[in-house]
Amino acid sequence: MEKQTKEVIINQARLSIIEGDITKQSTDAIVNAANPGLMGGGGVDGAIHRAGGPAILEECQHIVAKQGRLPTGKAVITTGGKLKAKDVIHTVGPIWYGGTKNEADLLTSAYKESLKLAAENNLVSISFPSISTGAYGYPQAEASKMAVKAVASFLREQVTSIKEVVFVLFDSRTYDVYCSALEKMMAQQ
Ligand code: AR6
Repeated sequence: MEKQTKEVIINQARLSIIEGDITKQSTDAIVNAANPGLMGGGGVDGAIHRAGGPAILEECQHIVAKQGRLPTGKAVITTGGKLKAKDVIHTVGPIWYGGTKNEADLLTSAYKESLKLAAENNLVSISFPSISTGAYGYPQAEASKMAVKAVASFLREQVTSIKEVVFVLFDSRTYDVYCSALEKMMAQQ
């Protein structure tokens, strides 16, 4: 059974955490934890391409042909194809090297660049998976702290079109870790 939604309001926008499958979300955009080649892969990337159909890959191919591979911490936008979400924002989180390769800043950048792109496209709502904590091996406790902090600081710094940000966590353990990161961050205000 899905756990209850956890939510806070920051600067007129709602930040919430749910347990679920991001491919089923009906926010304006969902974010893909992609790799620099943008040709699909395993994990959430594979699930998004499977559910959204070939139109997403086609646009990814055009993007890479035009601007090359997507650097870590950057983001691009494509159609959502057959998904409920109109758009997919593809970002590349850092691979975890024990914290020695600027991973925290790169992860923060992946979240903030995705939000910036959503705002530039006048989107109102956006869903994020837990970027980098699967195949890329970023420890969940550290990643969740950076993730909630990055989103909260983006929302605090400016009022944009974005009124709803949802973390969609695939399993109950990840959901609990993100809820506790959000609680801790809010308690420190
Ligand atoms: N909905 C929400 N979250 C999901 C879903 C889903 N349908 N499926 C998996 N997750 P990962 P990364 C969670 O490995 O670590 C790919 O091959 C999953 O449980 O997808 O950033 C790319 O092509 C985990 O918590 O992304 C890259 O090569 C989280 O999504 C590489 O993996 C992220 O796990 C990126 O690795």
